[in-house]
Amino acid sequence: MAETTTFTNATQILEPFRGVKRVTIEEYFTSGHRTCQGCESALVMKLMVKASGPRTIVLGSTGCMYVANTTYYTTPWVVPWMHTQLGSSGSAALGTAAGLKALMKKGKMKSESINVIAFCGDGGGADMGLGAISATLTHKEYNSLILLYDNESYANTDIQLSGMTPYGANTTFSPPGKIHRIIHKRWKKNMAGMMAAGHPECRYVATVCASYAVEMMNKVRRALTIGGPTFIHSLDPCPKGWDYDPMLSHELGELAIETGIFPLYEVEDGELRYYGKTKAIVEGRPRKPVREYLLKQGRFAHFTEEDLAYFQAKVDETWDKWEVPGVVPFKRVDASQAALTKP
Ligand SMILES: Cc1ncc(C[n+]2csc(CCOP(=O)(O)OP(=O)(O)O)c2C)c(N)n1
Ligand code: SF4
Ligand SMILES: [Mg+2]
Repeated sequence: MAETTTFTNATQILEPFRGVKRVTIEEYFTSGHRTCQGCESALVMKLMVKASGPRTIVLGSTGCMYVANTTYYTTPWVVPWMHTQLGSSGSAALGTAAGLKALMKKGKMKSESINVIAFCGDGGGADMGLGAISATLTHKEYNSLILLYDNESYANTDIQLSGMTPYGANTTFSPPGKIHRIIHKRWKKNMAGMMAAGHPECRYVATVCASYAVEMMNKVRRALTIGGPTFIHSLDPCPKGWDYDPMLSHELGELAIETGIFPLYEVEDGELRYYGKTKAIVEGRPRKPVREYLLKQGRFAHFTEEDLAYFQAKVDETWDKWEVPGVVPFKRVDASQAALTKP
């Protein structure tokens, strides 16, 4: 069939919700899922697709948000959705966006702007699927959003540690013992910073937390409006994996930001904007001690004062020593030392 001339590759213009009262009431992720009580990742799915609206295709890699959301013959998804293999959210996003574009260009389907969102967990996205996500973020000719929902473990298979699990956390792969108290000694990857710093064709990278729901939805809307490949990292408290009372999910999300452990920001066309309490911290508000966040979770119950001090010092470093606080982990070398390193 001949190419139509109507194809534009335009995105939907999704204006920000100006306050909670302006948020649309329609739901596209409804009843029918079986996630744990207090599961923030389920809330992220609901907010994500509420923000994107009905003309959206959702692709999801294996994990809690696949398994618990698509039990045989039930699903909460109102929009079209497809499962994709654990490490392939990037490939699924790119392939779907490219497929839609090809079909529209050939006139085989109506030319319209359809949002393509692929979500992945931290295991599927930050570990296994990192290469495919990175590749997708280099293809500016295809519009897609990759949303990483980070519950800081391979939760669906019973809480194994991932590259996004915080230092020292008790997981099924890192149970504290009598001789070795801290088994997991690696510091968490900096996904959003890595994506923003390393992908010049990606115009929009943001961090979000569902404790700040309107802000989160507006970042999803901004990413989809800007178009090309975009990336959002969401920190999602997980009552089962983090071992806390489900009623604390919202509070833990807030504490992650107030302690400076998880900064809220966006990078649009290379310009960095901090948000909410992170912005206040950057402007001088004291951060809460990390112990207020860590000691509310059973996965850190074995921490001693020494462990808490180490964790605090590492977080302090991101604010006091990083070139772009909380975002980019380079440190300036003073001029005399820099000269010594020259050939
Ligand atoms: C290639 C592959 N390896 C292992 C699995 C088993 N598996 C299914 S879900 C899952 C955990 C995924 O963790 P994450 O991406 O963080 O999502 P979460 O379960 O935490 O929501 C694993 C290991 C799989 N489905 N495919
Ligand atoms: S294990 Fe965690 S992420 Fe998975 S459904 Fe339960 S609360 Fe949600
Ligand atoms: Mg996970």
